[in-house]
Amino acid sequence: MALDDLDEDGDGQLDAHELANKIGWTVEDAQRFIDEHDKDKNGKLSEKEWEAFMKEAEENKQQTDMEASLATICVTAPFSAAASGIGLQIHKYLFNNITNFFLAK
Ligand SMILES: [Ca+2]
Ligand SMILES: [Ca+2]
Repeated sequence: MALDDLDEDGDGQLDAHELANKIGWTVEDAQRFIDEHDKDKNGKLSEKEWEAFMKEAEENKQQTDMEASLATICVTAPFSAAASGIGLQIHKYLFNNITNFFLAK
């Protein structure tokens, strides 16, 4: 999926509202995702930042699949997971979902 497909206002930047609208996330989750890949810290993803994410996503797909399986186990069995690790595992699970979503397009 190219950034152009997600960039609704056509400014060449993907912001949290555009991302949230497109994939049904909350704006907060979308912003968290963007912040993680926002190299110049302007709160949006440029085409370059987006492409870097897509490249990373391709390379890490196998690894994130594995981590998602682990995350699912942690989420469905929260009592056996260390409390401090649960947020991170859920985040990885979200990351894997978005990776699969974009790679499928
Ligand atoms: Ca935009
Ligand atoms: Ca940016």
